[in-house]
Amino acid sequence: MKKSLKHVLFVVGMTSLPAMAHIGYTGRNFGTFDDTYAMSTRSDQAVTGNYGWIDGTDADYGDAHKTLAYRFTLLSPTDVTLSFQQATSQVTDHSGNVSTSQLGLMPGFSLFQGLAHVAPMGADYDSSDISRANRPDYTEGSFRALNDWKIGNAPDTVNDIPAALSFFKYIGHAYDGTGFGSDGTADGRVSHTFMNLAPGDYSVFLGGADYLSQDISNPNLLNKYGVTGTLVAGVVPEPETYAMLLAGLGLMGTIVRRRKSHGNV
Ligand SMILES: [Ca+2]
Ligand SMILES: [Ca+2]
Repeated sequence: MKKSLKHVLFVVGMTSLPAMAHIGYTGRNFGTFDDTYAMSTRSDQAVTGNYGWIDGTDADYGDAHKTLAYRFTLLSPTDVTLSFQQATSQVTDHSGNVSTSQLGLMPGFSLFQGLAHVAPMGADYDSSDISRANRPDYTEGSFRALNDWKIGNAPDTVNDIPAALSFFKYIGHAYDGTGFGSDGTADGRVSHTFMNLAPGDYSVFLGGADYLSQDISNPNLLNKYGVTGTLVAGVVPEPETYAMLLAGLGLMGTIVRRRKSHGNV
């Protein structure tokens, strides 16, 4: 802890108090899918601050603790649509205190191939020795929103397991707002479809996309913002398909009626 505190004190630029959470997926596993149409929603989740995603787009990386990690697994090549939107949610802190998060998240997310360490392995975190040894000194954390990145855990001295890195391979991203590259509408929601993803494990890192909200003078700096995430897997039947189907049925009905009326005559 001494090292990480020292690190925090030496960080320059826009930054805030360190969060103590490690990367985990509890309550945020969308599930396992193939290309069969399926939908999965994860609610009652909240992220601290409204800048965690976009802070990982800049040159000094970002703090993974200011993001939420989601996961899913694909068994075959699959089209996946990910959607996130602001919500209020019930938040339970480490002491078991329950509170209600606030609205106002501008969601941004990136999709990566790969998975963080999960139990019984130790969880990954920004200030671990192996994490810090594998990124430049000037960085705020290990998270990168637009690139491949890596983060690791602490050595398990009890079971004599050395620290190890988790690797995330960048697939794509989307974010709410009106800035360059955003979805163009600051309405607290964002969605993106990823076509033909290969089988395997995936991680989604979600956070706020309001870059200026990380200013230390922001009174809402440490607020928790609620978010609901939805994954749709597989080929979604398109409205045009239904329309053609209905039109076809209508046409057949007309033909049948005509034949019947001809028969009656
Ligand atoms: Ca940054
Ligand atoms: Ca939007």
